[in-house]
Amino acid sequence: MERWLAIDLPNWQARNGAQRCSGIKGRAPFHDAWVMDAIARSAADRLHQDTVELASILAAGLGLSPRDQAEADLRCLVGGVAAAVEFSCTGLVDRHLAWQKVRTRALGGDVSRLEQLPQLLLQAAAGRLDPAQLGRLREVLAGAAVFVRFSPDSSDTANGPRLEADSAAGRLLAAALRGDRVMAQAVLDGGDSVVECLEHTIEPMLREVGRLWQEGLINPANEHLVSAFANEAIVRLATRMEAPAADAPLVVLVRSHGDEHSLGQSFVELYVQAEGLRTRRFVAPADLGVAIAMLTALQPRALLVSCTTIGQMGRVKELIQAVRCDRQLATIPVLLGGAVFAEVPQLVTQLGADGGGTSGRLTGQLLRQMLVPAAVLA
Ligand code: B12
Repeated sequence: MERWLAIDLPNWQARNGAQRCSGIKGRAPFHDAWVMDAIARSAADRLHQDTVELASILAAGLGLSPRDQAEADLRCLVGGVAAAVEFSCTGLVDRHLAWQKVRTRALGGDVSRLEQLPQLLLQAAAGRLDPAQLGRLREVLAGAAVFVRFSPDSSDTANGPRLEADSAAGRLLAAALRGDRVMAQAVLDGGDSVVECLEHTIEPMLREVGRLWQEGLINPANEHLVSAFANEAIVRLATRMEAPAADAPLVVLVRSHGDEHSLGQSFVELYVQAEGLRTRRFVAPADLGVAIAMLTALQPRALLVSCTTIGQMGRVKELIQAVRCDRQLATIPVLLGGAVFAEVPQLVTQLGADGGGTSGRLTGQLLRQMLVPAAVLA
């Protein structure tokens, strides 16, 4: 998988100390871009509010019964469409539909039905959105309709190269799927440093699990088992690391409430600690006032936000905005990352962060350069 890290440092430095929270007041009230933004936001809000209902209309339209258990995926799709409308990024829907297409084909389903999804969603939303909002939705879905018809049939692009069975990651996966802790431990004790183990063994193993699940080769129970194994492995690896100095710069890691993907954050936390920095992490509660109070109490030198699913992007954007508007927090660098940004990296800055990406290891290295004085590094 292509990795990248683009930090908007010049902007961050320029903004440092400057008043960042000019908000809507500073803009001309009928500025075109502002009006378009407001339409997109309200359409996205409406889709989010009605997600459950829309997902069941789509399931019925596709002829799926509750037994098919497809509604969770369809809710995810509606969340993806809402985010695509809000951030003007059709790519988010493409990504989702491409994933769904591979999975449907792997499970022996009828792929041509998926091609009806954009049209079904437009019809279902027609009575709920006003004409301007509907126009935004139509634009996004028109692109998606072309994509779902012609998108590739393979999950390789999304998940990176397949694992070699005799690689450390391949052996760890085999052990995890068999529930064999002894073998898993042997693989992890194989001599690599903590950081190497994280990057070259556990991470690729988890990506492979994502692919196997998508291709219908393992079931959700297997995925949960491997996640639990990965979690245990991370906890054990952490005990091999030296504790950062008590006065080392503090980096806080958050993800928004409702996002159960904690593993990526655990990885980033260890990569950051491996660079000698202190960390604290929490799940930002729905009440942003509380989240900001927690952050101001901790006074971090940098904030790392993780986002794994498309549906979380709206919340993440609000959280970053709230940080920018707080006098004490306004100048700290905010980095945003997670697998979801691999194919649409521009969203990192669009959601308000100074930069970010998909590499936890580079994030740790970069933070060290940013936060540890040159004299100490020398
Ligand atoms: C494990 C897993 C789960 C586990 C999570 C366990 C846990 N405790 O974390 C469980 C089973 C709970 C789960 C649930 C769901 N999952 Co899931 N899950 C995965 C899986 C297989 C692996 C994720 C992972 O841990 N990867 C390994 C870590 C190390 O990688 P990472 O998260 O990308 O993090 C790295 C970088 O992104 C980066 N990074 C992370 N944070 C940050 C922050 C900053 C600032 C920076 C710079 C970098 C950075 O550094 C990390 C290390 O290098 C992926 C498949 C995949 N291909 O990713 C799906 C996946 C993420 N899940 C997905 C979905 C849809 C779901 C569910 C909605 C499924 C459902 N239908 O119910 C639920 C959502 C639950 C919820 N409310 O959040 C989708 C997301 C689709 C999307 N883009 O929206 C994926 C991609 C699977 C797929 N192909 O569809 N999931």
